[in-house]
Amino acid sequence: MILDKNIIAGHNEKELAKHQQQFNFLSEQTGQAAAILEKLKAFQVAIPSWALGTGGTRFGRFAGAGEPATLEQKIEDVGLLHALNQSSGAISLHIPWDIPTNATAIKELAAQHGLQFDAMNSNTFQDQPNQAHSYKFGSLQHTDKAVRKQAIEHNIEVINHGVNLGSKSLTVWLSDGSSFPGQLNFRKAFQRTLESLQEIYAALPADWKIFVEYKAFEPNFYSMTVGDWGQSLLFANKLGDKAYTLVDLGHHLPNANIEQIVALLLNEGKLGGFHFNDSKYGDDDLTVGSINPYQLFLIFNELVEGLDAKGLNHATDLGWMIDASHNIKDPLEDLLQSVEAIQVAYAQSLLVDRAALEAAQGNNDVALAQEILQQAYRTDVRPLVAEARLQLGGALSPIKLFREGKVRAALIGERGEKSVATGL
Ligand code: RM4
Ligand code: MN
Ligand code: MN
Repeated sequence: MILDKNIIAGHNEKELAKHQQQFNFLSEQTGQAAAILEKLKAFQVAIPSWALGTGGTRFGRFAGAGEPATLEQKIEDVGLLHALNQSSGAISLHIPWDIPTNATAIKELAAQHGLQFDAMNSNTFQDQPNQAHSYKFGSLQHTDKAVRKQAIEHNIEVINHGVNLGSKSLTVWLSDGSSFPGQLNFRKAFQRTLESLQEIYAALPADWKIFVEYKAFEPNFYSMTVGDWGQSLLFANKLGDKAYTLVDLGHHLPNANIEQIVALLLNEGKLGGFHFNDSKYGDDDLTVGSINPYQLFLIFNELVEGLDAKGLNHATDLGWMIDASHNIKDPLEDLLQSVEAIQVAYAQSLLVDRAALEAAQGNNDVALAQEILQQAYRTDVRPLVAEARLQLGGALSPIKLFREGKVRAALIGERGEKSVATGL
């Protein structure tokens, strides 16, 4: 389904008067709307192909109706999101959940929807039917060379799929680790993983990046071989210039200071990108900004400061991806909420008075420093985000339009009640 431009225009017409009033007020209040708008308009967030169907927990999955059953339908769904918000112009694929059997046709379809291919994701955390060796005891770390070889070859195959689609990066998330003390020799597991990653690294095209994603626990519960940013950074440093650390917001131990981690990785030139989501307990994969929006703002505050200090491009020098999905919301509404939460945090961090903050820090004026941050955080920047959408041809209120336009009902009409997405 392709959303008719007239439907968006009609919706915007109805919303316009109220929006303009709010936007004008905010512009006057902040005095820097034009510059922020340009940055917002350039900023795109990639949608994960595995989040377009309803996610499950280990207790069960309640499939929604009209889920995209094929890669083509997933691309259509991301196209719908992008038509609504003009800020979801990329899709991140998981292999083998979404194998592009005809890469040229898939690339064309994506281009019709204005989409590019962001990082490719490999999967050595599940066994596939007819697979020669099992990943039960790990993949790149495995004690058996044949298993490692199979996992390395899979990653190289994923790179090749990505090359055909015009992607420029590979994200490797490993479930490798151990669940009981004594199971694994940590040193040797690290070394074997490094050697496997080196073989994958050697297969990367010159203009590609590899992102090493860490996670504190799950599915292994005693040790994870890439368990935190330190371990990921060790791998990335040993691999070389094309290797970076990827931060998934849900992959830390409780109360970790993610904004500090991000600031230091960025300063080292080793921050590759993000998997955005939110969580209260662990890898909850909840909608971005739904639990702890202040943390998200503080992360963006460090990003903007660090990117500017290094003269980097906000929109293109890091990988901006969502990794969220769950059981009880319409995935498309959920993703619209996630993208908007990211844009809000980004816009708020652009509002921070950097010169005043630096002066307050220099003077050890703790209260003033906090005031400056919270002045930005407590500004309702949603009219700015909406104005960016409007200027790009998107909808002023994407979720409202998604509902009023009965988009899900139309998708159910096309795909049926029982259409189920591939993924977890
Ligand atoms: C993992 C990790 C990976 C994602 C899989 C589905 O916890 O976040 O990035 O690809 O889940
Ligand atoms: Mn992730
Ligand atoms: Mn995760």
